Amino acid sequence: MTEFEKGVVLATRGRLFEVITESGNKLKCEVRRKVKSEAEATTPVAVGDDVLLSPSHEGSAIIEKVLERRTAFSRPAVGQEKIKQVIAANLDKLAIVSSITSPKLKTGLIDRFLISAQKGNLKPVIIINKIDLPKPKEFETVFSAYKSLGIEIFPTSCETGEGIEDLKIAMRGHKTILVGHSGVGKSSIINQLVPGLDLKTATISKSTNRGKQTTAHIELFELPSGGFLADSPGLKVMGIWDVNKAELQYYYREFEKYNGTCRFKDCVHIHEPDCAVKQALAKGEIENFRYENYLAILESL
Ligand SMILES: Nc1nc2c(ncn2[C@@H]2O[C@H](COP(=O)(O)OP(=O)(O)OP(=O)(O)O)[C@@H](O)[C@H]2O)c(=O)[nH]1
Ligand SMILES: [Mg+2]
Ligand SMILES: [Zn+2]
Repeated sequence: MTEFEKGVVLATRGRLFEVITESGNKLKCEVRRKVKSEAEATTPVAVGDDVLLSPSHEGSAIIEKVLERRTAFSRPAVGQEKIKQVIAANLDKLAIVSSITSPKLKTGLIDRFLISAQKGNLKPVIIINKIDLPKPKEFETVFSAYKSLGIEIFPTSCETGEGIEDLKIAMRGHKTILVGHSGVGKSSIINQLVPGLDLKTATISKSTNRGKQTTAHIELFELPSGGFLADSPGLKVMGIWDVNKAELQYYYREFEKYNGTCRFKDCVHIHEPDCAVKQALAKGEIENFRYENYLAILESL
């Protein structure tokens, strides 16, 4: 049997993958057809995958095998909801980026990413960017709600540099992917953390406040103090892979306390009588916005 060399996928470029080998060579790789046909996802090879390579010609190789994934950031493939798309593999943190405004702070999207982090075995962190801009009135509530759930949350500004040093420390030695809506500042944050990188960023279109999706593919960048960061294209919607209606409540950690105390054992906390979660909500023990997001996600499943 041939000796395969081990590597990690750093980037996807169409049909080609950039792989860094254990000896530090960067190679352009194609994928053996067999690997594609054996894959369960639309993505037989994802950024972050550990792979085995056989040499091809100078500077290139062929991906012969994808090793088992330890973590995966996935979602239902757009337009093919029955198929899982793995956006990145083997990373350890999912950094969920939102801006306080322009585009608007969207906790529904944050919650969806939190669920996918838990599902994929990644540690979530939340970055609230653009704190140099005027804060919306719900900011403090949202900030303290996530904090009290035990989630690390970083207020940052790429304009003033506030919070960037704390982020550097949090990401050191980790493999992290930044995700979030288009225009929230993911690429701008990475530019702050990886000197000399100069990723393309966009000015938000004034008419829609939406951003135009400047980042097109996924790539891992090496942090100067160790670890890797991946940028990702802004997602307007984030589908949830493989969570059913009955399970969703278990992704809302603050509901846990009331587990088994509703009148009905299979209560999903909508209209059921004597629902402990709804009682907690009425008493202010559960934040309204989290419950609203729960209902909206439940509806979408
Ligand atoms: N005021 C302010 N503007 C920022 C900040 N960070 C980024 N921006 C601006 O927001 C716009 C979008 O930033 P990007 O970094 O391109 O956003 P992105 O999340 O990478 O967007 P996509 O690649 O489309 O997903 C740019 O015009 C940035 O200059 C910030 O902290 N404060
Ligand atoms: Mg970007
Ligand atoms: Zn209930």
